[in-house]
Amino acid sequence: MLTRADFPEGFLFGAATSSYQIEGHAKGGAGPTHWDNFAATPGNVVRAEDGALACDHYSRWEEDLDLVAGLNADVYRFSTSWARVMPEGRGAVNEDGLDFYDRLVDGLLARGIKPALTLYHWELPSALADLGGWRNRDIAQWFADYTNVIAERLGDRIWSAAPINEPWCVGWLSHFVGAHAPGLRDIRATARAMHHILLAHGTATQAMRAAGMSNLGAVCNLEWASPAEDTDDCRAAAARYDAIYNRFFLGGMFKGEYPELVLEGLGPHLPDRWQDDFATITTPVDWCGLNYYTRTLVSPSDGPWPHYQQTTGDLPKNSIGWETYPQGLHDFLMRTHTEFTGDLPIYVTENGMAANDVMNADGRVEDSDRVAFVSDHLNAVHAAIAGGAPVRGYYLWSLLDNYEWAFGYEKRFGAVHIDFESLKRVPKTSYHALAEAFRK
Ligand code: IFM
Repeated sequence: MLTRADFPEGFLFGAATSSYQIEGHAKGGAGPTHWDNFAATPGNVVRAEDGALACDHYSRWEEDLDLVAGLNADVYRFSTSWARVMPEGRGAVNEDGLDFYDRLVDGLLARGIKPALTLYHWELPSALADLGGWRNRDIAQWFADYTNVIAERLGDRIWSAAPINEPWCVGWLSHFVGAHAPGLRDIRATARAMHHILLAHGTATQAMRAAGMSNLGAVCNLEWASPAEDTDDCRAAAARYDAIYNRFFLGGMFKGEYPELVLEGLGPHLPDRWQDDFATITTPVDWCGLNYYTRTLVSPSDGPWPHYQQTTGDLPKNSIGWETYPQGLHDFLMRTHTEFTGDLPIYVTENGMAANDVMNADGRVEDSDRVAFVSDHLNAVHAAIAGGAPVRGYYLWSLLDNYEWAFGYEKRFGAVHIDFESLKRVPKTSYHALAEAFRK
């Protein structure tokens, strides 16, 4: 595996988590979220599991920060939960929630780790979901208000901040595919949510800038789309998929435009005068984060727009069934640099794999597949840097096994194994390999 010495001076290594996936949302006065509602509805989540206890990071955060330090990570990417800080989404603040994040940030700084904040990693307060959630344009202001509360309390000690994790998941996966909360399958809701997410990205960025925060970014997840066969129809279907998944959000934020291939379907459903919002959506940022996991093969299908279907190829797959395709990370880093962000620093803000990690009789978890996965993707990052992409860091998803959304606790992404009964943390083989590679 490549090590720190192989990367340019100042390249940062890190590990990522998110609030609902690890904290234990039932603790500390957090309000209900749309993920609690989604999980409580039969058929949405494996075994109807939710984030009520998760990894109990809320109580065990010091042990977890020691694990980040032991990994030799420079950066810890975490999120604050809107519903923990403002249980109703607006108005009253839960001081215990703010105190928790205050301790967390100080704990990181005390260990010499840079706090990389995400403001929204999916746990929308239920009270705001009741008002239409991301479909309601007012969310841009609600989100800015919440951002101000965080900025006021933590802004002086945060190293980097991004408003919304993975706009594609918040918009398309949650409102069109229906696989994430709120579980809608509605094209009009999708169009509005996708646009309002970008608007809220802009209002929150402006709020943080006004509060004196710096090093502000945007984090998009990208999935490489290849034609399933070498035909014009498959190429057109893959281009449509690519436009929706990979070009819509970057296009909005960095070019002030949406791809024609997306407007063909979503255009009639966007809110009136949506173009006027690009002034806010393109509010300048200081870096761009890419989350990357896999590729998909696309072919045309009958039926309404976007009339495509997906298959997988014969590459090795993770335990969810996602193909391992490091070339896609290289190609996205190059494309983002040349087509969207120019000289802006790029970070790989998430990359990792789900594996069927089991503990040996002697108490070890030997996840050699994950070691190979990370190694192959670090090679891809290295090649992109050599090709001229200004990539400045790589963060593993994830520090801990955690709540993998609709898959519940079954799919394990962590470098640290969690026994979800005892909550015991056991560093896996990958943790030790990465600690060695990240050694300063
Ligand atoms: O667990 C998720 C995370 O919340 C967002 N990015 C992808 C990860 C793996 O699916």
